Amino acid sequence: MPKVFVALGANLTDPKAQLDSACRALAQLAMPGTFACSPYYRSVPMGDVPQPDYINGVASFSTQLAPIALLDALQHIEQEQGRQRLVRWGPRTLDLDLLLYGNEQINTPRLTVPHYGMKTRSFVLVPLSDLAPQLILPCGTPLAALLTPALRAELTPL
Ligand code: A4P
Ligand code: MG
Repeated sequence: MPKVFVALGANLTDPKAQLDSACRALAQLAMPGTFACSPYYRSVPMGDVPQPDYINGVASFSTQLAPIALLDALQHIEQEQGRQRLVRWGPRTLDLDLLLYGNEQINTPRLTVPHYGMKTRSFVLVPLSDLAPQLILPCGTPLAALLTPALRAELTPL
């Protein structure tokens, strides 16, 4: 059964509570005993849209859901938590991105895995490394090779 990694991000309406609530919902998708969540971090918004700082984390679990069914479930959780997205890279109550689905590489109109931004984003790489420091990405790159001290310095532990 595949192990999956999901990035969590929020910067509106009590972001820490949004992540806590998202973790409870994600745990319902997990095979018993497999759910884990990283520590949370405060991060400066990526992109040019003026908006509050984000709280970010990463969750991992094993699931019986196929990739698109998992994406549907993630989007359902976003909607349940009042997700509104007015502009790309703009503020949001909750963003759930599927980072990794086992070792699979998926390219469909609705789903690209590994997530396109994961190799350069400190707010993904650092919490991912908290959960799986020895991880090798599907492209063969060790996660540790991507994690520079400069990237670590971009985040504040919550
Ligand atoms: N989609 C394709 N692949 C995936 C995947 N692996 N996981 C499609 C999730 N969705 C995937 O997503 C748009 C569409 O991408 C979905 O309908 C799905 O079919 P979205 O979440 O509605 O759009 P978005 O999140 O506004 O856009 P995008 O490009 O996904 O933005 P990102 O990359 O998620 O960035 N700054 C900080 N510090 N922390 C953040 O977390 N997040 C963003 C959003 C901007 N700045 C940030 C942060
Ligand atoms: Mg997204």
